Amino acid sequence: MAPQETQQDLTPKKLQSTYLNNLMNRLITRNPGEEEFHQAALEVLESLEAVIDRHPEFVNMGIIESLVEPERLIKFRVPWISDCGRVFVNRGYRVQFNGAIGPYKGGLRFHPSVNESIVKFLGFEQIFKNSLTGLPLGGGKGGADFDPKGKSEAEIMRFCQSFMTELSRHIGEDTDIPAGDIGVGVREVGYMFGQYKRLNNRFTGVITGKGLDYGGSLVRTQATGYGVCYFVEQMLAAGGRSLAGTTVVVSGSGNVAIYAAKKAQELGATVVALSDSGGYIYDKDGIDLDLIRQIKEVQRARISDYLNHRSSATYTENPHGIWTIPADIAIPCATQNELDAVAAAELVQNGCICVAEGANMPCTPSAIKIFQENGVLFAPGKAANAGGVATSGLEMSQNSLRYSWEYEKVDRKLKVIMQDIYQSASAAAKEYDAEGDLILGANIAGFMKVANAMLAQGAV
Ligand code: NDP
Ligand code: 2IT
Repeated sequence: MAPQETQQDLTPKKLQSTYLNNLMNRLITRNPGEEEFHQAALEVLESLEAVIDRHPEFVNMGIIESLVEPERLIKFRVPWISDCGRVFVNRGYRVQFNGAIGPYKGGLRFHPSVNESIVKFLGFEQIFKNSLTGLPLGGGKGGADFDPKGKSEAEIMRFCQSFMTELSRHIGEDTDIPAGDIGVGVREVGYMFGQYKRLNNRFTGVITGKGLDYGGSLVRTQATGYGVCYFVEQMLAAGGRSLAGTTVVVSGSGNVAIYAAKKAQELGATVVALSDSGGYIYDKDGIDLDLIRQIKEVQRARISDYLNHRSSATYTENPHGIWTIPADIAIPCATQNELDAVAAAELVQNGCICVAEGANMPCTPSAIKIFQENGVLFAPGKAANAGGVATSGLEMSQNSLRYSWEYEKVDRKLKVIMQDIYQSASAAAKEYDAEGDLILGANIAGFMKVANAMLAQGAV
């Protein structure tokens, strides 16, 4: 993380428009100390400078002020009983940020770092990401400051049940549909779904990322990581290139990282490094992903265990060092602000041509600036990692139909959605005289649909 660097980047006078500058200052005053939320909001407001010149109606109708203020933020106590009989108390959250184009939709994160700033930055990003998918999904996010590491299966189950006991009052298949994120996978989704069903006596598609036996969609597990690679293929194809024959570094070794690495390998790349919060592994011959899945998904162990099976690999403590490994393509898939300016400079120096954010906001503003100044193709998370929520949207459709589509059909739809996101972000960038700037393009394309829906529905 680079908190100092991030703080410097947040100088509000960066914004040229007095209106947006005042709005950003007010946002900082009204949400003190919420650095991640400030960072996410500033990036979008920067992209909207050109939009408000062409669309004064958005200013007159207070659309942007409404957009940065969550419709609702729910904060609640989550008591749970450990195996030794002691009661622990965590804090749970759900931010229902914007419901202009559909029911609130977004994941739940269980990690000790979760706080209001984290759920608000994630919920804010989700508004634009969900809009970009072309599906009728509003933006939301939630989670708890619970640390699943080292907890028994029974403790995880009791925590999920307690969390859902409160959350269940606020969600529903037409209101707000959570899913997974860091620390929440199919196991946790299953326990939460079971508790919701028990409390409401209704079998509905209230949460996505479910197991395949009880309403989950094929491809949802793989969707975020696969989607990132489908997006990267689009970016590279525009310059006549592809993933085939490239060297790729992927950070993280969770759901997004594993399936981004898998698809990159399938498309002919060599993935040489992965990490977890303890450190990173380097395997010049290419990472054995079946082994990684066994270690991280089945055993829930540390990535350093890889060395017990692959003596040719190396392990280095401190995950941030992963960006010193030479790579054509970097795909950060762990967490926010994991790739800073120093790492970006190193990647550029080593010849990196493309960076795609699998995680939400993994690159600091200074890192992004370095990529842009050096002509590195850059895909922001709200575009590149939208395949996960898009496939959640497809899971909702299947649940409503009480039907399941075959793997190829869902995968085909995912691919088309990722191509469409690339096209609409590229087209918006071009329309606003910033060809190739996918940050600006994704922010504007995502914003326009939500802003027009808000205008049409009046000041609500
Ligand atoms: P997982 O919990 O499956 O995996 C997270 C991975 O990131 C783990 O390897 C974890 O290491 C590492 N990590 C987490 N926190 C930190 C940290 N503070 N420092 C270093 N490493 C860390 O989560 P996901 O793969 O689902 O999510 C990863 C990212 O992708 C997040 O930013 C999430 O918001 C985003 N995302 C997820 C989607 C999804 O469908 N799941 C969709 C779109 C975006 P360790 O095992 O040591 O904790
Ligand atoms: O950040 C994200 O888009 C997710 N964690 C997935 C959300 C979802 O509803 O599938």
